[in-house]
Amino acid sequence: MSNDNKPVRSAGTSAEEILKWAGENELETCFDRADKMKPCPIGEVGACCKVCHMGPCRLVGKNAEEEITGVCGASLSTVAARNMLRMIAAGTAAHSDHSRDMANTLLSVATGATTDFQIKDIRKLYKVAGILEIEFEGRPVNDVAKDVAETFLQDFGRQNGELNYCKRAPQKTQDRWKKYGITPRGIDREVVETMHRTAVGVDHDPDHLLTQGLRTALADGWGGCMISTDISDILFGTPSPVKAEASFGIFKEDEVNMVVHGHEPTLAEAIIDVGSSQEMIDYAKSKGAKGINIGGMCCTANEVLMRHGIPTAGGFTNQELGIMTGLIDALSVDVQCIMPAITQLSKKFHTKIITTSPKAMIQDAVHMEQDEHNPKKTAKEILTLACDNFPNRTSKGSHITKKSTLIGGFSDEYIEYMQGGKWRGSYRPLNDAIAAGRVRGVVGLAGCDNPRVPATGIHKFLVKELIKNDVLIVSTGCGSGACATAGFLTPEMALENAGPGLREVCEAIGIPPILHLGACVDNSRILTIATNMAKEGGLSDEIAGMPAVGIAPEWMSEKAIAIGVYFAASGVPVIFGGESPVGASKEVTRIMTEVWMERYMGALHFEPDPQKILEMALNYIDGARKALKLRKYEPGKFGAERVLMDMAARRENKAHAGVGGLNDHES
Ligand code: NFS
Repeated sequence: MSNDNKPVRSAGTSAEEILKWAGENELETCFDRADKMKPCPIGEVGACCKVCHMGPCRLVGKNAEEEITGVCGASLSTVAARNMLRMIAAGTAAHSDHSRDMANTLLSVATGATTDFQIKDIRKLYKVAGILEIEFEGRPVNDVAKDVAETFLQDFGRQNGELNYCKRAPQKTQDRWKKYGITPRGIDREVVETMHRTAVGVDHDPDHLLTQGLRTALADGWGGCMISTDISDILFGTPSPVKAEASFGIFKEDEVNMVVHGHEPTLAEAIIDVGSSQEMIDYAKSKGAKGINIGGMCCTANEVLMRHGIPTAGGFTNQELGIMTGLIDALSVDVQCIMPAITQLSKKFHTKIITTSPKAMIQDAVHMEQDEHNPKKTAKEILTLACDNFPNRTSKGSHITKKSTLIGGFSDEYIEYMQGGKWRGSYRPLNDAIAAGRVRGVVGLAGCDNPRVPATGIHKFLVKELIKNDVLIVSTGCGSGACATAGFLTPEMALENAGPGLREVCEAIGIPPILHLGACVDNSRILTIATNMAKEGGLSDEIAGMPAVGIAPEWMSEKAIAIGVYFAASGVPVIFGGESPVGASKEVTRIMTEVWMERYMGALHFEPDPQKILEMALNYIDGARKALKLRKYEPGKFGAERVLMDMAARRENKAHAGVGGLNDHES
């Protein structure tokens, strides 16, 4: 149990308070379980093989790599590479199965099988149709949407050829993929082939295995993730900056607190819609509440925060703590990153846990399966249950009131728009700011928060140091959650903490130095941003070689591994925190760093020391600047560059163009 004698395991101040309360009340959390459950030292470093039942084989001991094999003769490098591949396959499957559901929802909306949603962003639909070479001019919107959905659905089961979105990448990036044979075919095909090749007695060459890992991961990034992002934008709107709140103080004492948790935006959108209806609010009032307050957790939170400014209670390690506030009347979950521990914990409070996906049930949860054609019907049932449960609230709970404000909602489309408006939008100002040394480089900060480290603490350390060093941050997933709950996603953060160059850029455009791009599937937005920067010119003409690095300092999910590998395959050096899950094999480590760097100019490193992560990231950025012959970065000294549009100019421009700007969603 957490108590005063033990170091507190979360770096969030509100989280710490709740953990203290939990300790006093003898309640267990993932932090306590992480203390009790030490990782298996063999599995932790990838030296355990359990792909057949002659084992599990443990490839340990001095010179294990050279001398020890499994019963079949598999070497440590084979075993470690296979372990890596299965993580990539699982992560890819998770993102992409979510993405498939999004494509099916788009198809249902287009054919009229679902009338609960409409195509919200026709502009984005047309943009996507254009990329897919689907005729859209003069055609009914739903016909275009149907073609788009069906074209995307083909990408899952495609047997030959390549994924549609490969062609979105810069030509040179595509050429590299072709040269080394990692252009992905169908998403499902890559996942299945990876599972096949890692079965006992199939593919044993670590480099050959890892090459398939790269191809599978690319199917995730440029397939599963990117398709999901684009369809969510088409159906629910492309995000633009929006104000919201974060942390445990988002829950209200006098309203029904309905929390959406998991990863899919679909049912959450319906809950938001139905929850704001007068009928539902009146029902809440009939139960003694003043209204309905909807909040989110993990990536479902990110989806609805980006589009509606729905407040977030934060990321992965906050889910149990949220229940411990005693204020959540209903917590509906869909898929991924849902701790099964929450159902047992909820029994000690009045909170109802509701599972909603046909793919995911948890013992002791209430199962209210989402009606795929009538999501609003399910939403109404869930909200009714939440309202009915409001009178059961007791005074038990930590009742934290602290919260912070944030600005989120930075889509790649908005980032382009903010650099010149609807008609003159481009990536030129950002590229110029990087070339001039005002912005030293860009870091994509992503991935989970983790109870094995001071949760959210490494994210916070890194973003503070990076922005001090004039590095612009784009963030997603629980990395964004960590920054949001810490109050870091505000323009003021730049004034107080950013280096002089980055501060100027942020002040000129009126943006925070950390841009919240959305959920983990929205890491695809970073691929699009990098592509736009390459196409704009002045830096690298492919994604590889950009002064850009990916960091997932507290990762724990297989999905994070898939993301890290698709960035490496796309040409970005990536640094993960913690011990390497394949660290037992020097050969696999060498391939993922040196060999991948040589071929793709991307790499996947694992580094437990946060200070070293920082140094590696800055070294990569400075090395890329040097190779591109950009001005040497010196704090406070810049070369000439064009002037970024300031807020006044953009407002003016917006007034002419009629495009959503910073204030459109502010409440
Ligand atoms: Ni990403 Fe989002 Fe969070 Fe990790 Fe889980 S919620 S998909 S996997 S824990 S960042």
